Amino acid sequence: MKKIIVIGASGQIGSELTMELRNRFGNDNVIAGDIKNASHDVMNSGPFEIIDVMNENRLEEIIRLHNIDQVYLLAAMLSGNAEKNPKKAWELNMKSLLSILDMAKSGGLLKKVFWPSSIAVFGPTTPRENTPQLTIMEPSTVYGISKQAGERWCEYYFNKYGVDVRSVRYPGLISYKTEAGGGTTDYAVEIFYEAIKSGKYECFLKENTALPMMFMPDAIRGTIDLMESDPAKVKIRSSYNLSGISFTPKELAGEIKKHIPEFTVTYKPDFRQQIAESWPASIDDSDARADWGWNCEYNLASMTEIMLREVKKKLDLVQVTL
Ligand code: AKB
Repeated sequence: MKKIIVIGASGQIGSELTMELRNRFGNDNVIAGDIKNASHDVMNSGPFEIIDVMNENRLEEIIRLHNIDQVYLLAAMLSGNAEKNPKKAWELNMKSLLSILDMAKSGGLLKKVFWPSSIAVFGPTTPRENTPQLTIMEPSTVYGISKQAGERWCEYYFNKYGVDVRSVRYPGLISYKTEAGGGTTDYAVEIFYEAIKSGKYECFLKENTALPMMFMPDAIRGTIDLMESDPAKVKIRSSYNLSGISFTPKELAGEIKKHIPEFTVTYKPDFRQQIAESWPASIDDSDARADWGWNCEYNLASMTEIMLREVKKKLDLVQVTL
């Protein structure tokens, strides 16, 4: 039986990925790790370790202690936060990846690595519509630069040392279990909380800024499907384009209004507008579809319906417990 560690298990992706991996492979076979405690579900359903990814010795110690052979390395600083602290973002995003790739290369326990890239690898000179897998990549954010460099390192370690590293370029991820933190696409999560709490939302992007997004269940399924694919099918070892749903803030607000007619949105773009404008509006993911059978299930309507229902449940619960 494989032994897996999720590093970044208290984050937006990690909290849900950990639970799904535990469902599939057994609670004791999936170790959750993060610099801070994770959700109640993650903390109480299986092993948890406090890990600072900048501490390579501690990382190695945990991997040996639990006989880990697969890593999902999710710890990273996202686009918005990274612009406020570029050097720290670069250090965190690169050092953690290189430490793990080195551990996987040295013939030790680690056999497989998942590392997330992002649509942030693209930049203002990239074709914005239906952005191809292979195209111009001149990212203008430090987060994007770190993800692009990371992709190059992944491919390099695969070609040179045979490290079985796999990656997808996540679009903005929408979820209700753990809130997003520090990204440019976060508005698409915040808007649901504000729609339910106050019936109004001030959006930090302009109303017509289209971005690629994805509902978390699709992202989790895609991630695990890629990791479980036959290695021969994983032909791209930098990172795969993955497409979900593309929409603008105005279109999302319109969809929410179908459920909450009195909902209003105002627009006050901040520094993240420029980041959003440098990213694709939609993504061509035909390679992922052809190579390992990727397929997106949720659309704007089905995602919105579930988000409103689940965020409402969550907020009602907070009120009851107060
Ligand atoms: C961000 O907005 O920084 C992330 C991403 C698209 O990678 N959600």
